[in-house]
Amino acid sequence: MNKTIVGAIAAAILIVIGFYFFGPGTSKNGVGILAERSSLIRYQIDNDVTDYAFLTYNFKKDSGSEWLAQGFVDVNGDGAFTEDEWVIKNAPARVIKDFPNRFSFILPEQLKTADAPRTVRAMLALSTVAVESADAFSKESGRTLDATVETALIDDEFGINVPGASPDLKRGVGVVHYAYADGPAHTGVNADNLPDLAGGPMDCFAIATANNLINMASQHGRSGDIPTGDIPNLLESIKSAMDWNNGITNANFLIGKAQIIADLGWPVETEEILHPTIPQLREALASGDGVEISTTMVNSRSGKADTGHVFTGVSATNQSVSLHDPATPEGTDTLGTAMTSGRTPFIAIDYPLWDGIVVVDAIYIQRWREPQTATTEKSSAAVEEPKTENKIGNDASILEKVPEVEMTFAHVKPGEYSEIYVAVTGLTPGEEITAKLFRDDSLNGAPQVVDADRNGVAHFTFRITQYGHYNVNVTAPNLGYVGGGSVDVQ
Ligand SMILES: [Ca+2]
Repeated sequence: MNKTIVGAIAAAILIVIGFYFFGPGTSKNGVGILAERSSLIRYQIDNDVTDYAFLTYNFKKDSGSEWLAQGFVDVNGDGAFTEDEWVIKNAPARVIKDFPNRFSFILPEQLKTADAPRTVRAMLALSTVAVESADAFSKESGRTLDATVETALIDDEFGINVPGASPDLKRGVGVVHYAYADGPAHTGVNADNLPDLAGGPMDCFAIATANNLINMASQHGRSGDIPTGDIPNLLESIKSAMDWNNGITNANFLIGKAQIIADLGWPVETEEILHPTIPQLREALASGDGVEISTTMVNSRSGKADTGHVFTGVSATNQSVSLHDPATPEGTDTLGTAMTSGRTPFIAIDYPLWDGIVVVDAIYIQRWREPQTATTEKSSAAVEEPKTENKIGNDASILEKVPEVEMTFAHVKPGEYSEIYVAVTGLTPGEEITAKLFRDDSLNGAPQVVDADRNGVAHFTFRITQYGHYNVNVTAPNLGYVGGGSVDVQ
């Protein structure tokens, strides 16, 4: 065999190897972006670990591409990753070098104990498309590593041991700062200059406000209006305006914020949406200049008094909300979301730093009303008509107010139960609405009665434990039969 042929074969092998490592397959699964370290962070209140933990992703370089994080944890330690060990599924990642992403997930019982292992085998991956099954995922060749298991104690961060706690009194440490632009014709929260302020315990509302004020000043050429050189003084003046007393109530937040905005002379309107839906939260983050997310923390297993916490939102999908939280180390936290059941559905957040239920009680959307460019005017006009969960298209006239029934569903706990969501739009605010859900093969329905919210929308959530074709009939005392709908749950 002469040297030319040997050289040609060697070159061909090198090309094949090169393609294998650097070709489209590699860039598609993003394994080259992931750093070889991860941690599983648990939170402990008194003696017990909470229900949710974070899995941390670290990145070796920046990437502007849209990546979805996938993560397996070998819970039973058998060296294999099974479908039920797939804890992070298709979660949007923000890939920045040395800036971790944390994703919350339900902590399996095996990893909640005091004698849980110090490290756990995990497989992390980034994909550019949603992955539908664990089998498909395993072919994506994720990065397998030992994640350190860490336990953080939650003591006074939320003032949970300070007397006087109530769901309306927001105490948590300050939060978030940052959201990102969506291309040049940006509307919505822009995090390019959103700061990440720290503060004392129970300062969350003041910090969230300061973050958003500074960011809005920057976006609208008013940086001189905010004394960023003296942040402690700024926080104190905000706390004073909001009547801080071991926390800030939602009512005092609104009053104080209005006063601060008036003093600044800014053309900013603040809209409050009580118990928003997930689409309303998404819309707020996509169209507002700043969004504070107010939460209520209830049902503490360790018996802590109900309390509240405020985040500054970054972005949201139908399954999660992303934010920055000074209660956690630097990085973006992505928390799972779902709608609760019952007469008044809330967005529930999978927040690891509480041993109970965390729901969104309100969001506050800041909008800068001064029309500066065509883009600004367009975005302002667009948000005049808040999109409701199930409004289809932009031309639906609010004036016509024709009731419409929309249905959707989510597998909230696969294998346990799913939820069907019904939204009736085009109603008169406060109108009493009854929805009755029944399966095709069942004569008996489950009725629920709610009042239409101030946007004229009635929301219903039905929990189901069987697949099938479900119908809903909607009636109102004044209208009689309002409408109906159906959905296939499978
Ligand atoms: Ca396993």
